[in-house]
Parts: sequence; structure tokens; C-alpha cells
Amino acid sequence: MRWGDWIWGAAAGGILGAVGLALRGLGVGWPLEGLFAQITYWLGVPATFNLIHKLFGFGDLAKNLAFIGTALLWLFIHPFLMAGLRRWFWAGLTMAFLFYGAFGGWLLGLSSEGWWAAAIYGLLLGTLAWAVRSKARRPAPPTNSARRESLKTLAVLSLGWGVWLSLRAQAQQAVRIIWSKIAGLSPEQTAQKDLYYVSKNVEFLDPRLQGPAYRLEIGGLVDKSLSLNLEEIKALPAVERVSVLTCISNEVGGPLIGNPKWRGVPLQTLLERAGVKSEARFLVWEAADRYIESIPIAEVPPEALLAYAIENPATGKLEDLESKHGYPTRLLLPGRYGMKQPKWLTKITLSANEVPGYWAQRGWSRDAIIRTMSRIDTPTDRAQLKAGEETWIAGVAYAGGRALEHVEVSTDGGKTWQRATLKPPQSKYAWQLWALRWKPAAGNYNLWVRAVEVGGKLQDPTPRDPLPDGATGYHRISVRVV
Ligand SMILES: Nc1nc2c(c(=O)[nH]1)N[C@H]1C(S)=C(S)[C@@H](COP(=O)(O)O)O[C@H]1N2
Ligand SMILES: [Mo]
Repeated sequence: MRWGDWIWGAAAGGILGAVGLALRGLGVGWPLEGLFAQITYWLGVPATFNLIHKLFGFGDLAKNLAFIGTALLWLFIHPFLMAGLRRWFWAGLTMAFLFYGAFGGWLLGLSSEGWWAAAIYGLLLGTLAWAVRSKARRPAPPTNSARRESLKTLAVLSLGWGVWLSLRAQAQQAVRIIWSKIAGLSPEQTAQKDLYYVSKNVEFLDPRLQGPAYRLEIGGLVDKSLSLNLEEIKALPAVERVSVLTCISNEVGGPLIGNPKWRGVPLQTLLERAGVKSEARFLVWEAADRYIESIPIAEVPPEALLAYAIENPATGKLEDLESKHGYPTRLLLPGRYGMKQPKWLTKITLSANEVPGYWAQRGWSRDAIIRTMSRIDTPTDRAQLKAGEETWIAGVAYAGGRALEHVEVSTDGGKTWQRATLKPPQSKYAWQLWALRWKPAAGNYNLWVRAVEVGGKLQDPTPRDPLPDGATGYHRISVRVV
């Protein structure tokens, strides 16, 4: 490596990094960002992350330092690309194409962004290298024939043409999934009328609370007990958040799960107003039907919500909770099963002791942490499909707030697995839609699905009944293609 390579390379890296930030808005992959995503992904095992969080805490600092580190790595890589281009121009250019394409999108599975990145960045760097090289070679070699120059120009032009052609082919081939058009797939956001219903009470004995008379008490180990009516609750700063509600008694592939957008007051806000005493270790909730639940304060996620409304996805308007879903308020504790989310909430007590919840007293899990699940919505079990016809295998997946890496589908009863397209989640605790294009030949098929958490952790394959900790095992259906 020469000094020139270091200087020109780092300069080129700086220029490309900056230009890329602008191009990013136009849908061109930003390889610097891809590099960052990939490095954090490669480091993304719990052990490294725990270490990083120990050193830098949980704020944005660790993330920001990682980004600065990536930018430095980016600057450090470019001199090598430049040196490659200087010595073996075409091999160097191929290297650059691969590098930009991979981190601009290929590695991340966003192919058209990657192609654009490869083409644009590769050409830019190639041009820069070319300019630097011809400048360095001031005394032009006397025998540098015009024929050789025009051959090179021809090669560059045909390369450009090839890239353009494959770009066009890519663009034409890329199927944009229109999720709402996949027949039989659950809507991403669940409407209140479609939300499942579970209660310990026979339905006609469920509480029917009246809004005006309603009060929520917050007491126990607090500085100041609160008693709020519905108007006061609705006047507090509110948030809206998509969050899964699912029952621990849901079987694999079952319907007891939904993903509404809720509106409510962060539990933290209420606790701050009341002032939690230092002896307090548990939150205990009581409801109008004498339902009771509790959780260690330390385990309450910041996303916990005192919810009072659900958005209607068809109109975008908020609806008060229906009586059967907890009117006037219920608690949302994302990441835990529905049993931890009392409806018709009347009282929150801060306590030094745990109180076993209604279902925990009956042998169900105490912590009720949601197990990773995935479900095939379409086709349905025992459906009959037409041979040679394109169709979708599609459904939902949720890992209780742990990030999903992908969802895999098997059409041969678990022998081989294919990656489905996974729609990004609407929030940390939202479920995700997934879909796979399928064109089967005649025969009988066993369709299985499984979710994979970030870090490669597979969904638990062991078939288990819901009691006591929630069902596990893969959702499996069979279809007949004729
Ligand atoms: N007060 C009260 N809250 C309750 C229950 C109950 O029986 N009483 N059932 C729980 C269970 S087991 C589930 S799965 C969810 C169901 O909420 P949903 O009917 O609104 O879907 O509510 C939870 N909250
Ligand atoms: Mo439940």
C-alpha cells in the first residue's frame, strides 16, 4: 500500500459515505448502514450485548459508539479498495461492486437497493480511482494506443449496460407483496370486534361498569394514594401503541390472539404521580370481578399501559373498550399472556409481597411470559388447492417482544425449510405478518411453520399443551393439491 492509497482511499470513503446518505432517500442502499446492521447482527449474541450494556449502559451511547466505529471501519476499508483498483483495475472493480452490493442490500435481502448501490457506488469509486491513476501517471506512455483506450471504454460501457439490464430485470421481477390482498391472512391490526374474548366468568356475570361511577384506586406503599375517575384518567398524557394480546390457553395455531392498537396512559405515569415507596417490590392488581394478579415492579416493561380505547382500523377512530374487553380500563402488560392483563381494573396496590394471581392459584404459570409462536392462516388445514397455480402460504408470528429474525416454512413436513418474507413489525410488541409464494404440483403436502428469533434461536419445536406455561410446537397443517 502506498501513502496515496491511504489518502485517496479515505477521501473516497468520506465522499461516498456522504453522497450515499443523500442517495439513501432515493431508495439506493447505503452500504455504510448495511455494514452497521451487519456488524451489530454478527455481534448480536446475548453475551456480547450484555457486556456492551454493562460497559455503556442501556441508553443510546453504545449504539452511537458502534456507529462511529463502523464509519471509521468504512474509511479504513476504502484505501484497500482503492489499492485494488490501482493494481488490478477490473478485479478491484468487481470487489468494490460486491462490497457495495452486499452491504447496500444483498446481505439484508433488499435486492434492488443492493443492485443500485453496487452500480452507483462501484461506478463512482471506479471513476475516482481512474482519475487518481491517470493523474499519477502524468507522463503518458508513448505506446498507449488509441485502440486500447477504446477497448477499455467499450468494456466500461458494456458493463454499465449489463448492470442496467439486470437492474431492470430485478425491478420487473421483484414482487411487491400487497399484504391486504392475501386472502385469508389476518389483518395486521386487529379490530375490537374481531378480538378474542376470554374471561373467568360466565359471560352474563361479567362486570358491566358505568363510566361516570368508575374509580381507579392506587394505594399501598405509595407516597400519595390516588383515586382517579375516568375523566381524570383520559386527561393524563396518553400514548397509542400496537400490542399483542394472547391467552396462555391458546393452542398451537389457535385463534386466541389479536394485535390491536390501544390508547392509554403509561403505567409509569400513574406510578410516578403516586410515588412508589422504596419498600415496594410488587404491583398487585384487582378487578371488579375479584380477579387478581401481580408482578415484580422490576419486571414491568416501560410499555405497560392502562388502556381505555382501541383504534378501529377501518376508520382510524378510537373506540372505548367494549364491556367484554374491560370497559372502562384494563391493564396491558406486553410480553405476558392475557391472564396478566386484568380487565375492569379497579385497584393497583404497591406491595412488599407477591400475591399469586387468579390463574396462578389454579396451576398456571406465575410469570406467564409469552412463548414464541407462528401460525399459518392460509391455506387452511385440509384445503384443496389447484396444481400449478400460484398461491400464498401466509400467517402471523410473534415472539413476545423479542425480535424475530425470520419465519421459515416447510412444505414437506419439516425436511426442508424456506424463508418467508417477514413484514417489519409496527412496534416492539406487535405481531408480524409473513408470506411465501407457492406454486405446488399435484400431491399431498404437510405445511409447517416456525419462527426464528434474532441470533438464530428456533421456536420451541416440542409439542406441549397450554397448561401450565403456554403451548409450544410448530403449527402444522396438511393440504391436498389436485
Ligand atoms: N378481570 C378480569 N380480567 C381478565 C380476565 C378475567 O377473567 N377477569 N381474564 C384474563 C385472560 S385469561 C385473558 S386471555 C384476557 C382476555 O382479554 P379479552 O377478552 O379482552 O381478549 O383477559 C384477562 N383479564
Ligand atoms: Mo387467558
